[in-house]
Amino acid sequence: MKLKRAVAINDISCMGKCSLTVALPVISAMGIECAVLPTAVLSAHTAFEGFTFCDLTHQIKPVSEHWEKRKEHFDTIYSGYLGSIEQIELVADFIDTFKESDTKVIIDPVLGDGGRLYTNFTDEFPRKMRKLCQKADVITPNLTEAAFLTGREYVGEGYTEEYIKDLLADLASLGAKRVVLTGISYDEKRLGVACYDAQKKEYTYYPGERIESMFHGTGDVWASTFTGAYTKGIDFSKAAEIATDFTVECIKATMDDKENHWYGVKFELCLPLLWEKMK
Ligand code: PXL
Repeated sequence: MKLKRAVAINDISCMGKCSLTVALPVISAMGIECAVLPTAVLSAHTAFEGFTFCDLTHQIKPVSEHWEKRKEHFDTIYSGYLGSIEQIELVADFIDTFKESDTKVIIDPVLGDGGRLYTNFTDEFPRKMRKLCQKADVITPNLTEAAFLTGREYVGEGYTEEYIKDLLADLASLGAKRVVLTGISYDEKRLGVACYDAQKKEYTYYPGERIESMFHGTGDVWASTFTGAYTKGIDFSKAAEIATDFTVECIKATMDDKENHWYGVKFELCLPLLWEKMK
């Protein structure tokens, strides 16, 4: 049997489960090969005070040239946290080189949360990231990233469904074929995802269960699970549902450790669920 293969372009945060330390196990547990193109190595993600940062921008080209010579094929190109402005351009080149007619491109435009950019990112980052979104089949921003990408003011709560539909249309106008806005809530019991298929002009909302706790890395759990499901050929909005339900399970499994929220969620306990679901 031929395995599907995704490549995850993301950082290695050595501590505090997120980015590649989430993408690798989650995508693998879904029965998909996960090649990696590391963008940076950090001692821990940027919410840990005093983190070290080793930029791997200079490695992107040599690694991709080697793969190009070998004519490697990817069913999905999935990009997440990029370590420098130049990397945004390099990822665009990578897509131009490796995107074939059957390759899906998923861009998680990792920029920030809670209305603010992550440490290390300047205002130039969102401007460049906008251009990368043009190349995507699917982009998966949260509300903060949506604000920075569209130039709209950040509205974290109290919005209407009409507002979210407008925001999705603005995001789609960046050029991606489909958009999923994560962390969307229209009532206090539900926290879900709003999906927009720009080709079909179709809006759907999937209301996940809201758990009153915030853990680091859940955006990466969501995007990695979505990537796995979408790579398997599962329909866009169904893949978004699977990713939402799995992320909720991971949060539930971590509720006994709320005070250590920056260490991420205990997705390890939930991987068997994912394997079962994908069988
Ligand atoms: O989860 C997003 C993310 C990925 N990579 C690094 C981060 C963050 C969020 O803080 O710092 C290095």
